[in-house]
Amino acid sequence: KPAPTAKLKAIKQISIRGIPLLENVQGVKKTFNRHLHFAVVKDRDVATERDYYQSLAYTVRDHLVGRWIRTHQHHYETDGKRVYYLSMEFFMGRTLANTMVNLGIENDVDEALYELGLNIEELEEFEMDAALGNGGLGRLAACFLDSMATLGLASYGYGLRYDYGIFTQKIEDGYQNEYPDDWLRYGNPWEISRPEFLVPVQFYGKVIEENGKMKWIETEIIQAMPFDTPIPGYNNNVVNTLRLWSAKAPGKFNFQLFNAGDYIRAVSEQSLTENITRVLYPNDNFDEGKILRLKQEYFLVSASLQDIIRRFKISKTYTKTGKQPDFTHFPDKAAIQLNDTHPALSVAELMRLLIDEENFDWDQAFDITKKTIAYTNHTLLPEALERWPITMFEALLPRHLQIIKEINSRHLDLVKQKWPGDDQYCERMSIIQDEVVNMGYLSIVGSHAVNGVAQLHSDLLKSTLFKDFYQLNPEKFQNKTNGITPRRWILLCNPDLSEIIANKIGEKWITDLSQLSQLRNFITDEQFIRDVQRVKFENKQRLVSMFKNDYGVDVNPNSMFDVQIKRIHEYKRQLLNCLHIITLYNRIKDNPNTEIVPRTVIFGGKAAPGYQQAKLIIKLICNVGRTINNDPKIGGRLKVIFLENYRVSLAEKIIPAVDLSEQISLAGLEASGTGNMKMMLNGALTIGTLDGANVEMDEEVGRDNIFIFGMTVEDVDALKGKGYNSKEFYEREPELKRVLDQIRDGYFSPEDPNLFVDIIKSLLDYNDYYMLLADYAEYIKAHERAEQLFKNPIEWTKKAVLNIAASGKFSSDRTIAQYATEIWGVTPSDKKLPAPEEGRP
Ligand code: IMP
Ligand code: B1N
Repeated sequence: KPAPTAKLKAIKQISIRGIPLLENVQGVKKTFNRHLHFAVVKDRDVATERDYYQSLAYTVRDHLVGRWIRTHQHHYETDGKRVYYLSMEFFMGRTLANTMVNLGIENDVDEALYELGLNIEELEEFEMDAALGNGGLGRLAACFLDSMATLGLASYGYGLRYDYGIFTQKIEDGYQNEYPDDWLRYGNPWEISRPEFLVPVQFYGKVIEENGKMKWIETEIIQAMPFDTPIPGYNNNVVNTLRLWSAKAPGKFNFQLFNAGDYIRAVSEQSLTENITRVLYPNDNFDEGKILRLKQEYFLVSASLQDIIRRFKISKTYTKTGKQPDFTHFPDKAAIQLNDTHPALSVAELMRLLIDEENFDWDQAFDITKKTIAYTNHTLLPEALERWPITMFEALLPRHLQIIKEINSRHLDLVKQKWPGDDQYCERMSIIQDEVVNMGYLSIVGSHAVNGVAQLHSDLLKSTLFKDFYQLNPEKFQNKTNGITPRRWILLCNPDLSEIIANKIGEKWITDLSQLSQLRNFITDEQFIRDVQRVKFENKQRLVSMFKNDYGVDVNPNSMFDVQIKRIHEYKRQLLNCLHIITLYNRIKDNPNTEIVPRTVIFGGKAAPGYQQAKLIIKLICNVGRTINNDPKIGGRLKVIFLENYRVSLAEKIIPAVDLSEQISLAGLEASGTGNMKMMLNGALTIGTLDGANVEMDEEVGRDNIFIFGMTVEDVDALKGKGYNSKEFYEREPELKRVLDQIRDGYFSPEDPNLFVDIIKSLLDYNDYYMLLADYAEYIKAHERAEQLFKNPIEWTKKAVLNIAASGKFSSDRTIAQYATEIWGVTPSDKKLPAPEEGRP
């Protein structure tokens, strides 16, 4: 038998994880053995660890299904407004532990597996991440699903079931290499296919007019097969659904080939059409503009809207009364939220379905569409904004292009009414410009609400990117500051911290995170501060063993864990962090005996496979690490680690161990950030610019408890206005100059001295687009302040506690409650549904 793990010992006491009852424990053991026998078809002599994981997954799944069926029954009976979250990405991570946490069965299962001689934490490692996302946008969708279920909303996620999620990253010789993420290889116990809800999606073809009606004909059809994943709410017996579509060739073969006797080829070519959902585009904040991506987007939109309309038609109102479905009530029964413009074709598709299939006239159809749809913008970066060439549309979606043109012409009529005689507005605000369709504009025009994802970002949308549209329809524009689910991002990933918090303020904070503010009362409670300090240290020690095992690097658990984990992108400025590291290195080398706070700088994140500059930054970080980590003069005072294959499951291990959280984007460019919130919630202090949600974190926690540095959005504008010249900063600051010269001259790449010249070129010859050099000096000073504070562990930990106490605003429950009341017109509920064993309601 394995020794009970630290986690098991800790959570034994915490009631929120369920007190293990003997009967439950016996039940779990029985079910586990039954699944091993009947589902996995193994006995204990031949079963592998993965087989045990699978039996465990089925055992836990058993606890979901009754609640899942019941929840659907409940939604059908109450027949309220349903919320549909459409997203090209759902970055779910693992499901097993999350399900146990939300169902409150973790301790029963832990105990049962312990009695069976199995180590649950080792089994959990067999689960592949569902990595159907790139970064923040996809993870936000996943957090929202958790909160929508926890708030009892009748909500559905709609997305694509990619065969391959975000690539697996390997770091080889300091370079990123990409490998396919074959996440379905061993099957997926959490999904269930629903072939009975298969829907056809049309592509290509042409449009003809018949008796004054438009008909889209001679299309190619690809079937969309739904796969459902359960989404349990926290402790409320709600289990909602994430429905992901997979492309399936229509059972009919290519008739020409078939009749010509080329049966084998006809069947083989079927599989080509299934490429639509083969792979997730691995770009974050970047639009590649490929036709396959447009096909994916339409596939999601068309399948989902057909499914939503089917559900509307068979809703209780109509099936129980025999009345004909009345689509004027559709907006009272369905709210559709667009996760960025990726599902923006929803506007045109809903119009098409209402006009062509349901025979509505234009005005009524557009009224229904606008009332149903709302749009969230997640970025201001120009290279991320979707603009599809109309030539692509014309071939792939001819009817939709017609509809978009008509939407545009009516929209421009309104623009002319608002600004008579001023053609500039029409030119600027046209949905179609220079032969491309602007999907952001289409989304705004087709929606009743448009929101940004942090206050600063929403303000910038109104004053810059969508300025004209804000003037036309100020009532549409809103802010919904992002949030994260406290279930995964503290309760699950940091059980020991959860426990000591629960010991002080009870358990209500798990579903009302604002209650964490009560922790301020314990700031003078020395024992509590020591407990928080101990938990952080233990979390760091667990990481230290991982660094040793996986990277062969010895790390001092008392060193400051200075962490930047996010996609590698120039605007996020990992390179600025790197400049700081080299500065520290030089200072130690110059003064080998100086007393400095030992520091471990940790990076993690993927670069888009085609983003050369980002990949070179990874190589630079790795090479800097190689130099520093092996320099005996440094003597372990500074370490640099680049973590391989950063993903949701790895984030859960790192975040509880962070001391200092790096959020250093150039002001105005990070729409919100959500990693910042996760680290704050887990007791890290932030070093950051006044960008995205950092602004609100600063407001919540107070300037004394966060390391803010650098230019504000206004400063950036002013400097650009007066003319930024990066070389001035280079010449003016000797330490900075030295660092850049070292990189340029091959100090970190003696085997290839010119390796990093492109990095220096971007900073000096191309004038440093993200203005690292302008923020460098203040960044270094902010780090010095952090270092000063870290020398006093008690004071540091007090500020960490103040950060935890101030993080309540950043729960996705708060975010979703605001979407619910201010955009969707639905009401959150804290009522529990009856548990399955309580009989039918
Ligand atoms: P869904 O398609 O994911 O919503 O799966 C549940 C379906 O079952 C819904 O379309 C419900 O409308 C339907 N449903 C649930 N209970 C009843 C019922 O009592 N009568 C008819 N349909 C029902
Ligand atoms: O969305 C997150 C924000 O917290 C981040 O600040 C923001 O950068 C991120 C095209 C995107 N914006 N845009 C994307 C992702 C994939 C893609 O193909 C754009 N991701 C964000 C949540 O609001």
